[in-house]
Amino acid sequence: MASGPRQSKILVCLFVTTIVLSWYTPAILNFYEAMKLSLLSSVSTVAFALLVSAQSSCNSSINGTPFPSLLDVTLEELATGLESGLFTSVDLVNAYIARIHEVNNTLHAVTQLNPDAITIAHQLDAERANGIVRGALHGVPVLVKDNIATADAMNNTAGSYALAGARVSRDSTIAAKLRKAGAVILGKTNLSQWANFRSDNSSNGWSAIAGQVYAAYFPDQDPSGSSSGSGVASSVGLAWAALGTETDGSIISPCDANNLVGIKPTVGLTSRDLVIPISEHQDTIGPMTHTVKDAAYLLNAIAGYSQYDNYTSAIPFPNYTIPDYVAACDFSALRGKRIGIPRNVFDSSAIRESPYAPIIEAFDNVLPILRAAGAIIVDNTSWPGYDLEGGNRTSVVLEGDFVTNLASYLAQLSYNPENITNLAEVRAFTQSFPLEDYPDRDTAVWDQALDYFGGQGNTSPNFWSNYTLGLELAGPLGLTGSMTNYSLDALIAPTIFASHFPAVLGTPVVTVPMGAYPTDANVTQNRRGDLNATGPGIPFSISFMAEKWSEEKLIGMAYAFEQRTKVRQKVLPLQINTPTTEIANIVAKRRAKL
Ligand SMILES: *[C@@H]1O[C@H](CO)[C@@H](O)[C@H](O)[C@H]1NC(C)=O
Ligand SMILES: *[C@@H]1O[C@H](CO)[C@@H](O)[C@H](O)[C@H]1NC(C)=O
Ligand SMILES: *[C@@H]1O[C@H](CO)[C@@H](O)[C@H](O)[C@H]1NC(C)=O
Ligand SMILES: *[C@@H]1O[C@H](CO)[C@@H](O)[C@H](O)[C@H]1NC(C)=O
Ligand SMILES: *[C@@H]1O[C@H](CO)[C@@H](O)[C@H](O)[C@H]1NC(C)=O
Ligand SMILES: *[C@@H]1O[C@H](CO)[C@@H](O)[C@H](O)[C@H]1NC(C)=O
Ligand SMILES: *[C@@H]1O[C@H](CO)[C@@H](O)[C@H](O)[C@H]1NC(C)=O
Ligand SMILES: *[C@@H]1O[C@H](CO)[C@@H](O)[C@H](O)[C@H]1NC(C)=O
Ligand SMILES: *[C@@H]1O[C@H](CO)[C@@H](O)[C@H](O)[C@H]1NC(C)=O
Ligand SMILES: *[C@@H]1O[C@H](CO)[C@@H](O)[C@H](O)[C@H]1NC(C)=O
Ligand SMILES: *[C@@H]1O[C@H](CO)[C@@H](O)[C@H](O)[C@H]1NC(C)=O
Ligand SMILES: CC(=O)N[C@H]1CO[C@H](CO)[C@@H](O)[C@@H]1O
Repeated sequence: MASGPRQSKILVCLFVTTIVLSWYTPAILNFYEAMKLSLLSSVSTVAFALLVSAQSSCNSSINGTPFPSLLDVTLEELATGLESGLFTSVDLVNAYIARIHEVNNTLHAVTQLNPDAITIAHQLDAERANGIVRGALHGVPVLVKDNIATADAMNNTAGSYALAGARVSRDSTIAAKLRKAGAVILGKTNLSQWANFRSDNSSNGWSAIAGQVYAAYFPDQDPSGSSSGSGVASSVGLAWAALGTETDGSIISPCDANNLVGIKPTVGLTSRDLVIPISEHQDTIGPMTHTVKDAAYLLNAIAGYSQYDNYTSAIPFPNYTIPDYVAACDFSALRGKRIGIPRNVFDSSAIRESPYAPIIEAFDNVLPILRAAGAIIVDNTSWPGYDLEGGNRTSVVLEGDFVTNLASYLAQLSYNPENITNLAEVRAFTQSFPLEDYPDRDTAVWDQALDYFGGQGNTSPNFWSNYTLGLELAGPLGLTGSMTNYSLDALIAPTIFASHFPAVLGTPVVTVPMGAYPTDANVTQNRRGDLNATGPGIPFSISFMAEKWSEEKLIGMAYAFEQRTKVRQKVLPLQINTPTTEIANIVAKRRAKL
């Protein structure tokens, strides 16, 4: 194995990383302005040239044959390598397991490995050798959040000891669809416990079972949540991609903090069957990937009707035939599109003076890129419902749903080691089991949920009136109202401010990397004071939003934006958090054994 050249490649990568960070000092954000700057300054021009050469020199190769780099690899690169025999699915699984081991004791992103992963990869390699290829995902490793049940050796815990060892009798619809598409379910990712629906004073990415997830771009970086481990794992290449779940921000926010593309699908496009719930009205499962096209491939694989989730029966396409989201990736998709900006949601003097200021600045700086791509920007398409209490209500809906939906999930377990059947029992267990870290991390969210609606959950009459009021504020007085009033095709906002109304309405969001905090950014901590939430180099994103079932349109626009900016490749994780194992290392080892 060529360890000498490898070391020098790592040195080149390190060197260039340093230059790139300083090159982007003023805030990365507008690639074209950065290009202009780089042409004006010969030093920067050299840096740019080095960046380009570094991207290729970071790839490992064997006897001059290059292998794709796992930090940024795309599905099409993996599929090409598998198809040509450059590497096997077993090689890929081995490479990703090695990368997981490199960072498992620092980032805590992956909570369990699938003990069957190698066996499954062997089977898929054998199928391919026999001419059977199930699709683009054939033989490709994917991680899933630890609230999506699999009927295999892995646990499904939401990070709680209350569910350690619990079993289900069949795969969740999502897991079954992944397997049918040929993906290797490589393991489970850590998360904010109970998808962040337990405590008022916990931290993003903490679970009793698997500890604290850290993101890779800054020391002790808040990974955001609740799909924290999925975000970090996909971001540093611990699998090709990961699945997350969202109730209000839990896919798009960790994508924001981890430099990823994410799709929060319309509620009902992806089945919640055997996924540990918060809310039937808001929960949805979606991809967290390196590129828009990769997210489209993964959404193609997991979307669709499920007999176990009646919300999927609302899918409006004839015979439930899902559009081809990969085909929707169109460079010219922004041309002629009217795109609104709900400024009242995120742009105020208070926010312009807060640590979020660089995000708003970056957002304003990408508007010319959208215009140059042919979009018509309609600014200040306000959402009056947001100021009328709509910005801060609806937790009551989640609380009502959780009481009802959690009990339904628990009733489906085929083995329930703690015999826990409802939220009151989960709370009693949590408050008495020492590793659950109570009361240092409280159960305030459950205390409220059990109190509201007299314990009747979403069957209470008061639930319905609260729910419909939320829909009115977020819909006619918010997202859908502004789309009608201003004849919009879509809306955009910085991702960190984008989740709430789409969450209430069950409408889709696609998030794409937009930039990173500049080198002089202030470091600020999370609410608990144990993570850094803002700081130099921490990434952030832009979100595209529209009406229900509009994923095809949103994916097109997100792709057109991504192809003109390609921010992900310019924002790098800290070297110490970046695994170094590449496919070439594994293939070389295998060949040496032969
Ligand atoms: C290096 O890897 C990147 C991403 O996988 C790929 O796009 C590029 O073509 C590779 N370069 C070389 C020289 O192999
Ligand atoms: C974490 O990584 C270390 C070092 O490679 C390894 O020994 C250990 O088994 C890993 N733990 C898990 C749970 O995979
Ligand atoms: C599942 O949980 C049980 C009980 O806690 C544990 O013994 C087992 O190792 C877990 N399985 C995996 C794959 O982590
Ligand atoms: C699914 O079932 C619930 C409860 O029976 C019902 O309230 C809801 O309207 C149904 N949803 C769809 C899309 O059919
Ligand atoms: C509807 O979809 C099913 C399953 O994909 C397929 O077998 C059937 O032929 C389709 N029917 C029509 C009318 O397209
Ligand atoms: C919610 O927002 C409304 C309108 O801005 C405000 O009057 C109210 O005090 C807020 N309530 C809470 C609990 O923050
Ligand atoms: C759960 O119920 C089973 C069957 O009734 C019983 O054998 C077991 O001891 C119970 N476990 C706990 C932790 O209470
Ligand atoms: C979290 O809240 C609980 C209940 O108010 C309190 O007992 C505990 O000390 C708090 N934890 C921290 C770290 O502040
Ligand atoms: C919401 O639910 C609460 C608690 O049951 C009830 O007091 C209140 O009247 C409801 N609000 C609306 C607008 O329905
Ligand atoms: C850092 O915070 C200080 C005090 O809040 C503020 O005056 C300053 O503008 C901030 N710096 C940056 C780069 O945001
Ligand atoms: C946050 O970042 C600072 C460096 O700015 C570092 O000293 C500190 O240990 C980090 N972690 C926390 C929890 O503040
Ligand atoms: C596979 C993996 O990364 N496991 C880690 C999960 O988190 C626990 C506790 O933080 C670590 O001990 C494991 O190594």
